[in-house]
Amino acid sequence: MAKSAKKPAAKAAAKAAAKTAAKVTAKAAPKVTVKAKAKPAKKPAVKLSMLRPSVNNMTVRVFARAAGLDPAETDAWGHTRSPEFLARNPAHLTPMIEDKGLPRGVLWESCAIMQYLANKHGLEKFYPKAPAKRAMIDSAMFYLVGTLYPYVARATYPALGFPQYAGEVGHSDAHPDKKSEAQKAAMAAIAEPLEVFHSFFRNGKPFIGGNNPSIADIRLGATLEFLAVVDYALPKWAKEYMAALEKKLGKAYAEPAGDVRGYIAHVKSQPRA
Ligand SMILES: N[C@@H](CCC(=O)N[C@@H](CS)C(=O)NCC(=O)O)C(=O)O
Repeated sequence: MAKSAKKPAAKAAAKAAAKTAAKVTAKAAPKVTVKAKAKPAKKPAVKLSMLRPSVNNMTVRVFARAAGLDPAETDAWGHTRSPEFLARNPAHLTPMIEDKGLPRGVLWESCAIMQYLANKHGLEKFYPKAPAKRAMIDSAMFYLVGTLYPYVARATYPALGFPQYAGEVGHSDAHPDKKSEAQKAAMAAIAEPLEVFHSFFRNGKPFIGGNNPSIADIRLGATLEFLAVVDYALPKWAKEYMAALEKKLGKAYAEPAGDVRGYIAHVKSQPRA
């Protein structure tokens, strides 16, 4: 009697244990998945040669931080034309990354660097894979580098104390009035391409990339930072856009932007020549 009474009790206990084990397993399984998602494998540091006051450099510095790429930065100020730098990068341009996977070991041009890193690490959030969406990001970046940036450079480089390109009035020994005329003409020319970013590329969305900033947005936001040196009156949308970009990217944007803004503040605090 005692034996037979024990059997069903043992069965019940085993059943209960199995139930508990099932519950525990069921509870534990999603926990493991959540943990794996929360801690993705750390991406290797990106070796980046950069100049702090430059918005071309700010672009990659912001992107690397926003993408969690943990850039290992080297300040190249005063070194871009050294024999050692020129041997690696005959264009003497920063930003420049070093990566063993690259055929020549280095890569310059801010947009190409962001495209490469986004491709390499599958960062579709910043650079969509779908051909049509990607084409819009590429178009916005090429339009910026080919059309908007030359105007921004001609309008701001004299005030920033940066050298201008050979063949331009600002680079020549023309009369200061002529240089000033050229600078003002460039400043006036900014409005048209700037509006194209708003009306065409953003097209009612918060960012060129949609609801989230893309690499084209990082390139545009950084570029517009320089305009503060000439007190350019940005349209309301552009001020709101830059604020939204900084809010979305947080410290990743604010830290490199601080270097550019600091340089501009320094330049503006100097007595005019
Ligand atoms: N289009 C290039 C422009 C790069 C560029 O002009 N870099 C300048 C700083 S803003 C530079 O490194 N100059 C140093 C030199 O020419 O020696 C980009 O977007 O990366």
